[in-house]
Amino acid sequence: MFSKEVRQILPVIISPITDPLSHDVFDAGFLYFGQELQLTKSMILHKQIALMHDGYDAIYAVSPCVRLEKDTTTSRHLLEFSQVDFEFKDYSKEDVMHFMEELIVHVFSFVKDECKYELTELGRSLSVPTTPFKVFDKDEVEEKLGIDYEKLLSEQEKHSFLIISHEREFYDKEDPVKPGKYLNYDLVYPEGFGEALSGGEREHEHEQILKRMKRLGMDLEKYSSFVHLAERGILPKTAGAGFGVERLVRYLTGAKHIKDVVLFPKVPGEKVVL
Ligand code: ASN
Repeated sequence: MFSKEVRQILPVIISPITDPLSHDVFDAGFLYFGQELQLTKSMILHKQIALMHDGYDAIYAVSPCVRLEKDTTTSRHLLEFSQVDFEFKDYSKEDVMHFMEELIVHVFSFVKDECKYELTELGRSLSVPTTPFKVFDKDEVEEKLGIDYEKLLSEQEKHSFLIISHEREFYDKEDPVKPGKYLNYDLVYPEGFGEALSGGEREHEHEQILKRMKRLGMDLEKYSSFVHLAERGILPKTAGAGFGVERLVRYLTGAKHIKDVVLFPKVPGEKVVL
């Protein structure tokens, strides 16, 4: 991040607005002097807002996130986790995909060179992928492999790869040339480790944001502070993504369950001890 001049910002932990997510979780909100506040699910909206400021063209935060997951059958979710969440002004989907590929190659090579002893102790052999990564279109792989396409591809592929064009939250930009397709991407680890990261180009135009929110049946009032920035035309055009830190460590170490790579794991459905 430093060599690419991506500026670190401090994370936001509480706010009236956070990522609405595309899957249902238990509410992690609370009242403070009568105001409804939320614990951060992801810093997505704040990343885009941060880039409104002069001198902030590329930013990242190591951002704690809380998601009270309902699915208790997964080995790659924690109720509390961190993302290395980054966002760039005026970047395209392709620019971010390229940045992420370089980041993965850099981190994997570094760990392979610097942590030989630890990798041997763990019985982990790590191979560094070559770029560009394979790219799969979501609709095409879903048609071929069914709804479990991500899991199947992750088990099948030898190196990290990308799946593009999911329909997700309102903030991932709809392709203006192909409506109903989205300018976003998931990066997926091989060997069955599954999703590493998600991100995309962002909606920044007021009309389009309203259209997307209405289509998803969202409470516009709840997001009014964000929508108001778009209405004033000052929300920048950005793109970015966020790596799950624990998922990255899990992949690097080859741990079976994500709880094995954190000091104080909070596992969906299990009693929180510490
Ligand atoms: N960090 C992701 C992004 O930048 C959002 C998420 O975690 N849901 O798109």
